[in-house]
Amino acid sequence: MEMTWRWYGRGNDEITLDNIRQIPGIDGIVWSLHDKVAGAIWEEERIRDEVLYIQSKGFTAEVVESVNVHDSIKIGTNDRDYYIDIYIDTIKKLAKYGVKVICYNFMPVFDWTRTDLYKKMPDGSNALFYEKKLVSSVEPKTIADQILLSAGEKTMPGWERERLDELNTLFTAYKDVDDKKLLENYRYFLKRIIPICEEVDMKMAVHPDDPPFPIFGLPRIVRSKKHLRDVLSLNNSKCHGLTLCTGSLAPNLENDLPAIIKEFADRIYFAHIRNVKVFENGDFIEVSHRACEGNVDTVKVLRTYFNHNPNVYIRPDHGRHLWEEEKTCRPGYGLYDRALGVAYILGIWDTLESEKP
Ligand code: CS2
Ligand code: MN
Repeated sequence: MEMTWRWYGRGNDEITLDNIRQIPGIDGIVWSLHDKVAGAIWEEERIRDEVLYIQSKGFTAEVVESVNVHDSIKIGTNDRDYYIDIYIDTIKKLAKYGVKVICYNFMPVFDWTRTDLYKKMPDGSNALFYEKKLVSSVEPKTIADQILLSAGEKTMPGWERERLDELNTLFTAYKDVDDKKLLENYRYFLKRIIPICEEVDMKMAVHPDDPPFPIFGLPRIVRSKKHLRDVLSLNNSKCHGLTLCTGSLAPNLENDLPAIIKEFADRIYFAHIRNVKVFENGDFIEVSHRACEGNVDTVKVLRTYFNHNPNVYIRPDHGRHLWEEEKTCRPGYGLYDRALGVAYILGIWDTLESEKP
């Protein structure tokens, strides 16, 4: 297993690579050019500069999260080939600098959705929270405005202000896109990019929809075992695979995570470890990585990777905000709880190693 850490870049992340170096056991940095909106060209010099910087601090730079997919590709408009060409150009450039895995998602309009980014917990920490009823009763614009407002100055991938200002236009553009159409457009995208991935040995790893059920009447195709099966069968190449995010799939209680990991083990290239506690009314809150705190059995999840896919890239996903770091950190991406997550994950992994017959 290769332990990684998601980092938002120099001047953009309050956590530095020198900070991260002091957390025991991190091999690689998961990075991106965070100023690039979907469809933008990634210049080779920028890629080289970022990779060399990460490597100069003693980390590998083999996983990129994300290269976002332009809405024209998901909607299937006439200009999609233009955006797919740009995507291919980025894949080739990243491969040239040693990137092995690209994490991305195929969710329409939004990346992850929450109703409160700093929900206070009884112990004084706070975390990302999802109130199901609220999402079904208000306009998407209300939620988007609230998220952008509470994120303050921080950039959040998938929640670019410029794009969300055009929310009505975007929703209208998706009007005729149902699950079937979205899958067709996905197949088209893969048919064009995957042969290039095979040439340059790049693994595309799609991230599940978060939350794992339809919201705001938008189509949603990466959210259960059956959906993952359908998505993988869109293209049988090994270069088309998954980012398995436990916290994204867990709010659907029917998602049996160890069973899902076992079934798709050889197509999972990147593991996100996140835990959530799901309430009876469908609300959920993100909790520490510890198994007993939420609905994700982190121990069983890790044991499944250990037995079926031991070389996977792994990272702690969202953490809570501790010791008042919410004043400065990006929602879900503070230092402390993710560092505790790394220690917990490695503790379990080391135990599994030591018990190996
Ligand atoms: C991430 C996702 O912060 C997160 O929840 O796991 O936002 C992920 O980066 C994207 O969906 C991948 O494109
Ligand atoms: Mn994730």
